[in-house]
Amino acid sequence: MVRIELVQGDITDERVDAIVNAANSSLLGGGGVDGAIHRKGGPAILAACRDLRASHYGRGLATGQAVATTAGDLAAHWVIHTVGPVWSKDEDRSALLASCYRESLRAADRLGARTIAFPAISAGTFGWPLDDAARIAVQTVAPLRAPETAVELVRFVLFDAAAFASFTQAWEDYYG
Ligand code: AR6
Repeated sequence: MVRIELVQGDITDERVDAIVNAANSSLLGGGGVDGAIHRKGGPAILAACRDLRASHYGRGLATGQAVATTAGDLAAHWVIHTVGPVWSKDEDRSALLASCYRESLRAADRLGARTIAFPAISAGTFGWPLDDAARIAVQTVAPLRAPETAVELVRFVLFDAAAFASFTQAWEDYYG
């Protein structure tokens, strides 16, 4: 089974094989965790993203998909960029948010990564209610086990106390 850990902190400090970036379809950076990763990881990440845009994603990376680059100067080996759905009160986009977690793990498997850290995808600029974002994240990752993924550790790195509390509740609801 995949081991799940919840911590409050800054994902750019994580010493795992791969950290996940809550990117946008341009892959060319932004605010929030995306901005923090590019700032601390340095220009190699943006250069790799530009190459990917030119070679494979001329129209951008689709929502729910994931793609990996170098992690530049970060302690992690790779950054896996995924594009979360923007929250909508009219349309249920949960499947796309779940896809971000699944596709990121598939990208990790292609790299041979065994440890991976996720932020709360879509729960910032993209406006997803925290409790719901946390429930989808935990319910998507927790049931996975080999051979669906060879990843051994998934660490959710929550930036603030509110996000940490929501993920803790989702974890307790799932396992309790
Ligand atoms: N470490 C961990 N989590 C963080 C960090 C960090 N250093 N910084 C912010 N968070 P967001 P989204 C949390 O807005 O909602 C960007 O501009 C944050 O508190 O980063 O998927 C992209 O380019 C929140 O809980 O991502 C896109 O355009 C969570 O990360 C758009 O925002 C996600 O917030 C993506 O929006």
